[in-house]
Amino acid sequence: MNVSLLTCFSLFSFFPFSPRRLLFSPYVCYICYFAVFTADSAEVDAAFTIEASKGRVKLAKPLDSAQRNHYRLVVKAEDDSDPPKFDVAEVNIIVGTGQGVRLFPQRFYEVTVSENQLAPLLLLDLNSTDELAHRTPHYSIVGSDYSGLFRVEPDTGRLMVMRSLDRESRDLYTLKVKAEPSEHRRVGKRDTSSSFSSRSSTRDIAQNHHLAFDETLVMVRVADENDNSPIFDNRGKPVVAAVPLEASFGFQVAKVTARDADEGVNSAIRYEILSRGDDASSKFYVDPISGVIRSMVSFSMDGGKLFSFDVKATDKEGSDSGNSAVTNVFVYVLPETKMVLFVTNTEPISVEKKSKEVMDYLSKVTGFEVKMAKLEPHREGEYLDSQSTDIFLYAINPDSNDIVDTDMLLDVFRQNSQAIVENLDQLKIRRIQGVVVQEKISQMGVTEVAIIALSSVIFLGTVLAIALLCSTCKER
Ligand SMILES: [Ca+2]
Ligand SMILES: [Ca+2]
Ligand SMILES: [Ca+2]
Repeated sequence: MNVSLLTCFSLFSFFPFSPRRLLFSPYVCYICYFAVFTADSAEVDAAFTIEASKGRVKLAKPLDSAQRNHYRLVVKAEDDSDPPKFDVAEVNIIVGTGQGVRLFPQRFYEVTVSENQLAPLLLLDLNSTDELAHRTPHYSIVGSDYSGLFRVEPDTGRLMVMRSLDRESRDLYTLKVKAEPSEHRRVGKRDTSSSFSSRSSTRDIAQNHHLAFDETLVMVRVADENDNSPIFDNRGKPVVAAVPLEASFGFQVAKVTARDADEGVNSAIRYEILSRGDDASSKFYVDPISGVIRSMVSFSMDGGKLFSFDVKATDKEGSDSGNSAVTNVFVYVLPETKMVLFVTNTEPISVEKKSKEVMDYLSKVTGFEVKMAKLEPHREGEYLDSQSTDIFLYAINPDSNDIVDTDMLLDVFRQNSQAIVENLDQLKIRRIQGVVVQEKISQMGVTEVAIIALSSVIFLGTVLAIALLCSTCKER
């Protein structure tokens, strides 16, 4: 309920119209108690009083529309039953000058406009009612017009957007438009300086809700168009990964991730491997939603080989009309000689949880892209120690996209061993070493390889070199 220019009114007449009147009607109560409470009660308390028994709201002091032109009172009525029944009513008090009060047909408008539309473009015709003044109103944007992005025609109230909008830059604008009789208009006070870099928040909107009697709020929502293509996180660079010799069906090789700046289905990406009818594209499978690439076959006879294929990301859930991007994937099948083994005194489950953090740290220290080929409980001869972990690592040279030679990788680890052991102290690194596999494996049949791979002893068969014995780590 909006009340203008009243100095005193009774709330008895308000409550019967409350949506909750069935709960409680003051008419049927012998005694009612009223209280005023609002979010900014101090200021309202000073301006209004309410008679507890009659519900009459009175002015406590003169109001100044220049200081504040809108008060919102929430009034509660309560009876004397136990527990008390109550109801609340909201009272909006608009302070006007008594001349030329002009109200827009609506206090609030919401307009949706697609991004990338040709401009200038008519958003809304704000032709207001002019019930009291009967004079031609003058329309203006008060507050920000977003550096001239919006304009209201002073005589017609037509609200225009002057430039094409980009939803990815900003998806919501709030404007306050004022209509006033021409002769009351104060000249030239329009703030066009503000430019908003961030996306609008609900607080932004709330601030604009303090509307004068001759103002209306317009929210302009920018609807999305599919004007962005997916972009792979690795940008122009290929994705390089490696699989150990004993990797078999379902082994996770790599994960590709692409992002799309649009929203909803326009950013819903699906991945696929582009079929080229060759070896590489048929040996791997990508999960369309997660982008996880897995092997479809085993690689026991492919040690040292390099497979290359393309993964395509398409928005609109992979639809033919979607935008897409392609990235190149290289998968090396590691000959075991190219691995570095970290033996740690930490159980595998704990190492796995920290693995990303650990790889990030080792990559930072070495300047290579250090990756984990596999992780398993530590073996010492025939003895399996489930409280310790063997972490098999390899690295990619980011400049050449080649697998880094084991000796070179060990050398870099050696130079930084002190820092590595200290920074990864939660792993309790016992030793770092290079591992090699017996040469004859590559000449064996698939069955024999499978047996050896299952036994997992191959790594301990021949230790290339114990490159580091970490001085700060305790040998068990
Ligand atoms: Ca855009
Ligand atoms: Ca868009
Ligand atoms: Ca898109």
